[in-house]
Amino acid sequence: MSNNWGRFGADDERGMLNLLTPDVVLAATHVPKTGKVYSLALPIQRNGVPYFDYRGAPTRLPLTHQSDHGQFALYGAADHLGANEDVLILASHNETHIDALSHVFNERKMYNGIPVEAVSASAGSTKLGIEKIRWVVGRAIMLDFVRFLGADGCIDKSHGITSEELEACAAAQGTEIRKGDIVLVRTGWIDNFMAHHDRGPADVVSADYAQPGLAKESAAFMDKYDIVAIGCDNSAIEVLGRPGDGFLEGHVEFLVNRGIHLVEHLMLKEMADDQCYECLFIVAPLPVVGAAGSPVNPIAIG
Ligand code: UVW
Repeated sequence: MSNNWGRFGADDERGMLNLLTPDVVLAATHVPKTGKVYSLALPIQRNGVPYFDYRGAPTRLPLTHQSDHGQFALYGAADHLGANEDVLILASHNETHIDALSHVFNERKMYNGIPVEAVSASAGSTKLGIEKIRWVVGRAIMLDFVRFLGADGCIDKSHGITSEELEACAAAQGTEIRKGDIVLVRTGWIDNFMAHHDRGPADVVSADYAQPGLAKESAAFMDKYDIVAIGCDNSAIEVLGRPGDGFLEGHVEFLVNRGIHLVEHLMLKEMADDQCYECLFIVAPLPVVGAAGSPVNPIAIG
């Protein structure tokens, strides 16, 4: 088993993001060719978006609106002047989100051998929390497996993408893979989900949560190219619900063993339609101290 524990120092909490040096970031700013900007996030709303049952639907509650002029009168506002505000209640791992390195543990250890006791209910993640990320900026390649496999919307739900297939897809697209890249993988799962779950609250990913994604063996590809972060249009990067796979095995390989950050529920169809396979990729979590993940709106510039 390969792992990156100790590679960036015994106290490291940023994992492969350490490779995003100013030189690497500067080089990535020269990648865009068209200047077209893609927002890769799902809309944050109660219906028509996927979430696991126990996480609950994202909720926006009104805090103030036009009926609250009394509130603003306290600050000297006239009747015709006010403000609309909301309270947001969001599970950290719904929506389009990024996992902190504290998200998953194996054998009671997280990335870099940090013990699970570093996370508690009241303090949250005292190590490896989402606020340690701050930003991810680099060159990303997008590998479109819907096109590569000639799938009708979504690739087979039990398909675990291997290292060889990642290489083959890149070659078929004519996409050069460079050391230190971010890899975005399109399976078609989210587009398929969105097309069939737009009429109400039946959007829980629980009864049949099988989803295509990366096989844990694709960790060899991540090692070969020093992949810094992985994004996918499914719920957990890895193939889910395939007989024979263990719980969160892909997360253990990528996040725990290697310190590779994971961005899930990406919307990649617009890039795919444009055959945009290389971009400047920018994503930043909300710096919620101690959180194990955060909703994000990743940006790709083609
Ligand atoms: C799971 O933990 C299943 O997924 P995620 O990484 O999206 O939270």
